[in-house]
Amino acid sequence: MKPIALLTPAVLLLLLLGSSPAAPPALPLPTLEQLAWQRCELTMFCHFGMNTFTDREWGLGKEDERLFNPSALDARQWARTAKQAGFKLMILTAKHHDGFCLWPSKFTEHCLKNSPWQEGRGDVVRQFVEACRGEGLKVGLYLSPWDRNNPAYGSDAYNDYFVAQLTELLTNYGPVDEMWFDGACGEGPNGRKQVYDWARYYATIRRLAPHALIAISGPDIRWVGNESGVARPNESSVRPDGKGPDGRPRLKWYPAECDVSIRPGWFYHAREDGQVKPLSKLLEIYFASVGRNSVLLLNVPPDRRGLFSAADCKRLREFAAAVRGLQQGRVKATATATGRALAGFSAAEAVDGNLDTYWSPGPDATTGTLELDFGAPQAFNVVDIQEAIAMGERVSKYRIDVQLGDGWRTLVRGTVIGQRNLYPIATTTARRVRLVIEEAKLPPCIAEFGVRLAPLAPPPQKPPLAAN
Ligand code: FUL
Repeated sequence: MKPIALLTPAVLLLLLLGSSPAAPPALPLPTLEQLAWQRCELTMFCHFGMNTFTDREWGLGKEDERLFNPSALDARQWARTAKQAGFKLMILTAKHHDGFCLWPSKFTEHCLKNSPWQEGRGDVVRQFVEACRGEGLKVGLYLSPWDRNNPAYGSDAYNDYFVAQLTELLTNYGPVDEMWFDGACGEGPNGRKQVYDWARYYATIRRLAPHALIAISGPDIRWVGNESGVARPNESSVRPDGKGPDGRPRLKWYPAECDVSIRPGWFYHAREDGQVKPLSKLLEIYFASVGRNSVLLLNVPPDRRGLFSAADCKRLREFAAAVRGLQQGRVKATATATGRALAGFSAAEAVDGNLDTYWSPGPDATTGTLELDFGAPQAFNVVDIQEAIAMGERVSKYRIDVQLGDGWRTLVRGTVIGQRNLYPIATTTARRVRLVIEEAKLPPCIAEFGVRLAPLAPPPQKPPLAAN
């Protein structure tokens, strides 16, 4: 048994040089930070700021600082709620497009220093990071490059301002696990479009927060391309990355994040209290994001009190119960497989509930079958499969079959597996299922394979059973 969490770059090098019995990694690979982030699965966004008090989605930047005045702000309530709902990381909008800062910045007056909240001595970012750490959550910060308040916006001097703010945040509030930048860009008071000095921003982050992942307008985490929380079927973390010095296309590890709000807007609006997404929608999103090799970033906006609203908390509790039901609904199985697995990489490793171990059919096999036997017919409505992504994405074509009567029927077909593929299927009762790997770049490494009976699951999206 080889725990892949121990695959430090040095061990990876040994593997590459062939001095370990495991199959070589399929490049590119995730960094340890990307791997830990992908395993989070559920992350939470908190859009909170001036817009919460002006009832807008995009502020103009001219808002009076005195409007910011939450009556009962408690970031511990946000963190506790997130933790109880199974979320592992939380991102706060430290500054949105209006430029208002939720910490007492030395570099602008447009921040909570000039608000009546806690007589101008409060610090939401501080409360937020401490609350997250208190609950064992990772910490993320959203810092909008687009700034409709700063007079230097539209000139080089704005880049100095932005770097000064990044430095302030990463020095006084670290360690930060994720920095989130969207790409919005406008014109400054001088009528010029701002040219962002991304290279300088990234260098500042790497220097001050070497373990922070830079998301969206950044090199480490990719925007999935919509704000509905939906990834593509067969979403891959391996993406083109220009050309190498030899002119050949390069690839990089660039996993997808699916952002979506629990309400129609990103910020809290009382008029949307009746429009919190129903549980069925949240589950659909969960399967279309976490279940498609992506991380879900679900926005829950604190209200004018500075608390998550009762309606949002209730929905999160229901969501958490449904996800827990899915997790607990795993059907116990014994596994057997084709191929000549090396010691420590047998079929049993794919049903041990441990993502750090995996089944691999042998050093030369790029196809293989992993069969599960439940001992007796069992009902299930979800198929769940996870690759050992520390070894790279390896499988490129697979199917999952169920044994019905004398024959095998195909339940689902896929290409990339990656961190996790979840398929809702029509409730099926059978004693055996199998994962058939039809093509792989290198010997497959399957961390987990199983079926579940979830009390609540979205309607099946796949074509019905087909003979194979
Ligand atoms: C977008 C912003 O313009 C929205 O206001 C929101 O913050 C969303 C997450 O990113 O680009």
